Amino acid sequence: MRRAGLAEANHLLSETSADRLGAAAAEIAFVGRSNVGKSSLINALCRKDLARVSGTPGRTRAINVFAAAPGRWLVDLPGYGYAQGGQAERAGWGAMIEGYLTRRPALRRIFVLVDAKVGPTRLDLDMLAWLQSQGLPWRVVATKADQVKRAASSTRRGEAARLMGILPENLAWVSAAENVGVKELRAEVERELFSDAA
Ligand SMILES: Nc1nc2c(ncn2[C@@H]2O[C@H](COP(=O)(O)OP(=O)(O)OP(=O)(O)O)[C@@H](O)[C@H]2O)c(=O)[nH]1
Ligand SMILES: [Mg+2]
Repeated sequence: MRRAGLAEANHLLSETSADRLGAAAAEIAFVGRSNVGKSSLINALCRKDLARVSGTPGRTRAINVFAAAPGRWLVDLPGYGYAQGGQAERAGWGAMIEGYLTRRPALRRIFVLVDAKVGPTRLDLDMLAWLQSQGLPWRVVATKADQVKRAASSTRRGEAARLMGILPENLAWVSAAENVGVKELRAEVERELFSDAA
């Protein structure tokens, strides 16, 4: 039998409330600042244009679910920290993200994306502290690594990891644009998503 993988992923649904999502067997979520590259990373992992990418922050406004197999989900969440839009709408996004993250029993891992060049912002650190306080399983991924000069990358990676209280080797260092670190991350996501699949 052919091994299940992310290449089979397809858009399943878009929802603005976690309550209406229905059950999954296993799911992996992607969170991070608006424009950090969540949708681009999902596309790189699945090797196709599934999630909508844009130079305009705040592009992903709903919980977008992609199914790699029945009940095996990749979840693209709206970005946080986007300054535009009304206050009510912004509060709504926060509630949407938090509502989702706290109501999914099959959530195996939350990938928290931070910009490799910018490093973790206050909001990223708040998100990590909150995930920690909720006992949710997270892992940090530095995106757009192509924007960091090769000579500076180990210093940047070390500094970003230090700010988040993790080891540099535990900070995934990826570029969706130049396909750096994507293969390793794909293997990791597939392991988490399909570890108990028949
Ligand atoms: N240089 C570079 N640019 C990238 C990379 N990944 C994404 N981008 C760019 O960053 C911008 C935002 O990418 P998205 O994938 O839409 O980001 P997002 O986090 O989904 O954004 P929201 O949906 O608005 O929260 C786009 O212009 C992408 O082309 C990367 O690896 N390298
Ligand atoms: Mg997006």
